[in-house]
Amino acid sequence: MTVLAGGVGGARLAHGLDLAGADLTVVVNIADDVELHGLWISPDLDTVTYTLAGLADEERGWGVVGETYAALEAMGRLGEDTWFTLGDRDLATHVVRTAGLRAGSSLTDVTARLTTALGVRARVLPVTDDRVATLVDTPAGRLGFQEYFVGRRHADDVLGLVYEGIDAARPAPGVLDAVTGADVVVVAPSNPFLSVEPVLGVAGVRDALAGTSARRVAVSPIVGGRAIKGPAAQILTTLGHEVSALGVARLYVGLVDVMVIDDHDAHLADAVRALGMDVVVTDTVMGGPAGRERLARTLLAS
Ligand code: FO1
Ligand code: CA
Repeated sequence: MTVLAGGVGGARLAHGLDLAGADLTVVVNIADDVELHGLWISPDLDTVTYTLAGLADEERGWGVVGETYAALEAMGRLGEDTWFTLGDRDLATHVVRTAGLRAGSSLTDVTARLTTALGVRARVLPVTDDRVATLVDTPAGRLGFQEYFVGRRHADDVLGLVYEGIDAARPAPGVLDAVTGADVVVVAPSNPFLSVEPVLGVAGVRDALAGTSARRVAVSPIVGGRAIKGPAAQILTTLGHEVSALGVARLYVGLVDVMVIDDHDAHLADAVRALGMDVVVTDTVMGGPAGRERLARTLLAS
């Protein structure tokens, strides 16, 4: 099984599939990555890794559970700008990642080292070892992704998105095989524009998904006209799409065979089917491990 993932939605679904015993590869967005304090930070890789390792701060959706902030406080006293909240344990990840990258390792290799060290069974792959950066066009100008998301709390209207570097980015080793060679490929309930598009946009990934013989299943991140988390609803609106599971399904025509929508959206099932997809209606809001495994088993049976 292969999951195409952004942060929390992909992490939780991957966790459910792992609990259900799937032989799992997670292909992860890296266009949210940011360099701060001289350290390379890969929020979506870390959210997936911490969640699969059982270390995630589930309430907050990012970082390590039970964190402390001694290092960040000390950096603040030394005059560093500390708007991006990096916990002590999380900082250790960024130190090890950055050291590995500086020593010449690829992001793929560094990620494998981190996941192995934390006891993660699944294969976690950055979609590319090259640099891609989501830039957000807003009425306040063009913002870096974390400046938009964390710095300004995703309050600005999103007028457009640029994935800087994506045309030159090559898929990381194993990524295309993970899509073409899987029995099932799952497009996670992640933000279609902020998380899924910068994965599909890397050379060969969209074509691999369009052409794979795998059963392709997408889970809607929109439930009852609202995003489960984050600014997906607002972004769909300003970019001219319907804020519904149907609006999401339209983005995936030709790329998925099955659309999984929530019980609240059962009335949209026929319209989604009319796009040429099978539809599964179920409780898609995962919550804790039990809910994740239940949704995973529903996908495996679909
Ligand atoms: N999100 C926040 O809203 N505030 C933060 O201070 C913050 C810190 C942070 C540190 C490490 C990390 O891996 C993620 C962090 N996030 C934070 C979440 C993250 O930046 C975004 O949720 C994702 O990039 C969007 O999916
Ligand atoms: Ca993300």
